[in-house]
Amino acid sequence: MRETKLRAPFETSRVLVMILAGGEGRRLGPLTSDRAKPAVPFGGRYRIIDIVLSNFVNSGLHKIKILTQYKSASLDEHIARAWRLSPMLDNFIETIPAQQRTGKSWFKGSADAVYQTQHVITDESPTHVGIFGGDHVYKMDMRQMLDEHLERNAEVTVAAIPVPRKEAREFGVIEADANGRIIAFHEKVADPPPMPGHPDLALASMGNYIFNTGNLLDALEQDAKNEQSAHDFGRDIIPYLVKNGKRAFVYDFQTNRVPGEDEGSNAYWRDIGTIDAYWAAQMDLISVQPAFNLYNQRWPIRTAMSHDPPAKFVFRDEWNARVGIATESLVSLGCIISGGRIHRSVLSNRCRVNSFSHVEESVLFENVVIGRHAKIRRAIIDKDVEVPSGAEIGYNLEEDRKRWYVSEGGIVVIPKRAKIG
Ligand code: ADQ
Ligand code: ADP
Repeated sequence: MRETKLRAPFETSRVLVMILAGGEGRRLGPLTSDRAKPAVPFGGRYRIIDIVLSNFVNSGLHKIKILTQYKSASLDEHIARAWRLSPMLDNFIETIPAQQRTGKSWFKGSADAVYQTQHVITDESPTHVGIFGGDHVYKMDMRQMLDEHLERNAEVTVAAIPVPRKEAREFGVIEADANGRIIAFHEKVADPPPMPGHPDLALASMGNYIFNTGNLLDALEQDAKNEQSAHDFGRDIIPYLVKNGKRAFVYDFQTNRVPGEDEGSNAYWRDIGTIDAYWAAQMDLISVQPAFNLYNQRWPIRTAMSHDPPAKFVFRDEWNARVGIATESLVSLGCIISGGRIHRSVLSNRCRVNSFSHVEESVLFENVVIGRHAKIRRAIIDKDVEVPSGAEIGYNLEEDRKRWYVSEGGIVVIPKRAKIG
């Protein structure tokens, strides 16, 4: 007979998750000029934060507060509409605006955001608090990180992934012993230490943490008194805990296994900081074997319900190329592809692509209209934009640069409701 080990079930209901969704996302240019980075559309139907929230909901963690600050109106609206949980159970997914309770400044660091809202922690009295970023693209079964935190009797656990050492100055870099205990933490330093045996790699913090509640509250209290502090988790809180000999451990993200995924895709994690990274992540979605697969039914990415009708493709007269067609693309609900051609592109709801037009390697947000004979290449077009007949975008970057934001990698960004032509 097979032996069954029964472990006392861990009460996931005693874990409170706080999602940091207040950063400016300045390097996303026009896309974040009036919305927070976690509210930026992604993958046609979703907002970036849907991916993070799906990880928690799929992991059975349903007590979530989202700390907002910068231009949060569209994020608040999306969370209230898409993520309202049944009041039957004591679960919640809600935003908390910055309170300005501890001073006049709005733009203090991430630790200050949690300090200001610590009444939520005391009210809920969780055993553990997860502090996670709201703008990363990855899949993770959060229970596995919690399990490891408990097994090691850790006081704080930091999720981490190896990155090329030359890119590591943008991250917090961890030095750990053979048991995974963190011995030093270097936040965004010029010359980060390599991983032992891998001179070209560094172990980067993903900015995702699990704390024992008492340790978190103590550290926040000490940090608030420290006038030298930037009140930031990476710069201040984690180094403080490590220096004070707390049991800080690293969680190796690459060991995480999401149901229904093969091993390769479990190493994918992106903090989408720039237009080029954002565009590349969408091009991954449309590739034949994407690193981030939206079609895994055992790990659904959830978002708001939509009443839009199915996408419609209108095939016109084959002889003069009025063919409504999309290849290697994601086309969302409510789109009408009426005699235009789409290739390697992502379309959000209610776009219309008219006859003789071409759209290639582009991302269209909601309600974008592409006029007849227009040609669009390597562009991101924000919502409610009408591209007039015959317009060209992405074919002459010198010209495009005169009017629009063009990224280092040559991606043209047309802002929301822009008038073209
Ligand atoms: P960064 O993301 O650069 O590095 P930070 O600017 O503190 O660090 O932002 C962390 C998260 O908190 C972001 O999601 C941001 O939007 C949010 N945030 C910042 N200030 C906030 C505020 N006042 N209110 C609400 N939310 C706020 C961090 C870590 C690094 C790690 C990288 C991984 O500090 O150690 O390597 O994440 O991407
Ligand atoms: P998104 O482009 O992210 O979908 P919307 O245009 O739908 O955002 O706006 C969603 C919410 O944000 C609305 O409540 C809207 O009033 C608010 N909003 C949008 N832009 C601004 C702005 N510049 N200033 C204040 N509120 C705004």
